[in-house]
Amino acid sequence: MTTLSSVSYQTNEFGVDYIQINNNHAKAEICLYGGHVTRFTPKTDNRERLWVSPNSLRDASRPIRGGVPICWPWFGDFKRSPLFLASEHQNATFPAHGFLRTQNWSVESVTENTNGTSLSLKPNTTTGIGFSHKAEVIFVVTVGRELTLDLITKNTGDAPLTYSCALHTYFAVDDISQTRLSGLSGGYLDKTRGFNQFETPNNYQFTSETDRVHLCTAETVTINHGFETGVNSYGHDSLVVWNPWAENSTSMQDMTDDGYQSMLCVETAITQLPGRMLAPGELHSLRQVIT
Ligand code: TA6
Repeated sequence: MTTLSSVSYQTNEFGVDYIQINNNHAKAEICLYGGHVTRFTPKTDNRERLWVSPNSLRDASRPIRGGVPICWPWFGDFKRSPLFLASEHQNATFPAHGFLRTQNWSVESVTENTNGTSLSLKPNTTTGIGFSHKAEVIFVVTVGRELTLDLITKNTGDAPLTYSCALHTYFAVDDISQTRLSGLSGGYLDKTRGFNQFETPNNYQFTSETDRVHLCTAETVTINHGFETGVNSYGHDSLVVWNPWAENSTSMQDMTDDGYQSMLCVETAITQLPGRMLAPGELHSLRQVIT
């Protein structure tokens, strides 16, 4: 495994492997279970951009609650995904958000230059119940003044494939009740109201459970919480905004009762039917850049 001065490898008490990156620009951490980025702290302000629940399990028994879960080859509920209708297993039980976030990943390459450190990660397999296509997935994490995440899917088969996906990023906020989003517009589908469509509010605040798929391909969304966290998206067809609020936070074992107050998910995603189609040999990157 390539070693560079800015990269070190550790194993936690449960035998789960982590990568620590510490270069001139930032510190970051990636858990190889799930290819899961768990920390990004730029050295310009030493403010952690990502949120991870203190109750998150770290034993690879379920996805880490926080950081950047990788949702692939579907986002959300399989039965609402582009894959469901073509599936031969329509009565089977499918994991939410696909099966890459519960796999062990490996490091394909590590490179470093004055702009930062780039790591290419690959999952153990890209086949699983609900998805039998031949595909290659590479997740490229670039740690610099910004955190750049590229989820690249390549169709390595001889037939078209269709998928959905998301970079399901949990952002740290000082206080959700004092947090505002800017940059979103147009309609959104509200999971808390039967996936009916509503209009994005101008003054986007949070006062209750929020679970929205914005049919918006805005490149820049800003999380204003006394500080401005930038979320830049590319190759997406939607942006998902989620905060579980108090009742769900209390009921979720890997959340603390007040956990919802210090986090907000803004997810760069492909969620809309008919899904993203790739012709044989074609590849597509879903990119999120965090500033
Ligand atoms: O992205 C929002 C969402 O789909 C919510 O509906 C909620 O289920 C959240 O993802 C977390 O999902 P998880 O499977 O990680 O608990």
